[in-house]
Amino acid sequence: MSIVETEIKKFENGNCAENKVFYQAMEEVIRSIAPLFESDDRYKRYAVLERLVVPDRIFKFKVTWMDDEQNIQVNTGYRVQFNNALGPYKGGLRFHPSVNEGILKFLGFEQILKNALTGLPIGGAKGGSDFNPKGKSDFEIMKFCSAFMTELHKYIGPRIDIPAGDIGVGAREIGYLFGEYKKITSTYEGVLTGKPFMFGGSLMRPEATGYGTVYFTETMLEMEGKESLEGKICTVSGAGNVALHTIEKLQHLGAIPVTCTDSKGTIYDPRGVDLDLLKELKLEKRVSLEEYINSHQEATYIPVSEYPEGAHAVWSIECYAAFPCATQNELTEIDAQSLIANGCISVSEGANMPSTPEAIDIFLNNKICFAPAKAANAGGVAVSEFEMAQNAAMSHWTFEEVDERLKTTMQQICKRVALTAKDYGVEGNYVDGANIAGFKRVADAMIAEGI
Ligand code: NDP
Ligand code: 2IT
Repeated sequence: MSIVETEIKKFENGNCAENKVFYQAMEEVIRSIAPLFESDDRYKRYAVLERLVVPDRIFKFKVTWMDDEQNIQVNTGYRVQFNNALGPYKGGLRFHPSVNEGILKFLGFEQILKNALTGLPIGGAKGGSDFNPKGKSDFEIMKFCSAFMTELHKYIGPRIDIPAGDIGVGAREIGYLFGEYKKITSTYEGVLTGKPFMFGGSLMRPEATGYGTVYFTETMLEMEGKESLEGKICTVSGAGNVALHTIEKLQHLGAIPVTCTDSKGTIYDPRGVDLDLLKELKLEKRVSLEEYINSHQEATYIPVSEYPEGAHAVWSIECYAAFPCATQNELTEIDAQSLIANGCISVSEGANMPSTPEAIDIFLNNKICFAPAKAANAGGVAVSEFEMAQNAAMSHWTFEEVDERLKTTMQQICKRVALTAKDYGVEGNYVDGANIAGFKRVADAMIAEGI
């Protein structure tokens, strides 16, 4: 049995449906890092992998709150503190009905390696709740956030664990969470990132993940000798924080993003997405994308129900570069094949693990420039760390300063990943490069800190 098979077998015991995505994330990493284990026996001697795949601790708690009709509602809250070898636990909070321990373990595990790749002193964590923010009033969101923080505050702190946003959690929710933390502890400190600018948020944090993904892609295309994004048709999925700012940066660079999606359907606007309208629909009105075509008759709306199982309309559209920015496993084997058939040469993951393992294999076998999530979307958490630094110094950096640092960070990550892949004999494979570079940094810290 190969070293990879032996390691994977160890973790398969106890596998259950809830852990499926966690095992998916873990298997990919174990496969990538096999050469490291073969070349350096310290990793085995110190049982680094066995220690890394088990979270340091998981908090699971009840969140009780009252809706606008005065009904009492009960949800489950979580915080998975995965690994703090490199710095305090750091990672977002997701509010979505699908949230469970397995999803948060997958996200927390990815976060450890992503944060390591930034080169910044941050460990990995993730949290959230099965609370569904959709259709809730502003007061209900506020009440839920307060109830959630009533429990969460016990486990976090600016040098312990610093949550931020993710799906369903943006500046509004972080504001309410921060307000409650301050009330409970009577302390004003940088315990959350992604705060509104007026009370300690960093400029550019809302833009950071999307902009960062595009900066990474620019660098990757240049390093791989491909044409730049200028003038090129791009497809983007999602219509949330990451998608909107990916579209925005693509437009800054003269590219033409022609799609966006939400959980109900896809918009295809061949003349280029109307970003102002999209922001109005999604950030202000918080309504379905279907409304886009009321203002743009030349655009097409394709409801999810009209598309065959296992495929997604957004990936059937001709493009030069694709940017999956919605959620995990939203780009399948069938989607990968149709992207390639339609001339796509580059795929960059703005979302966390949006491509299935089969889709990734197809991209790598066809020499598509493939930027994996933990490298390509690390700009969000990098600017979160910049926010922590600004809070600690009670200062503010300008938009230009943060943007410049973000750009440099993404270029450095891209180069580190590409060079690592080359060093380990898998040139051009950014998946292995990212996993090896991220793992090595955390593993070496764990060994240096003792057991
Ligand atoms: P938002 O909540 O702002 O937006 C999420 C978008 O994805 C919405 O358009 C939503 O549609 C869609 N979506 C969510 N779940 C599903 C689903 N199950 N099926 C289809 N569509 C879905 O979240 P973000 O933009 O912040 O996050 C998007 C992705 O990026 C996630 O994978 C997140 O983990 C990742 N990410 C986020 C970072 C950040 O800084 N925010 C940093 C790094 C990664 P609808 O509104 O209809 O639900
Ligand atoms: O997946 C991610 O990197 C995030 N949701 C952002 C985490 C953070 O702490 O800013």
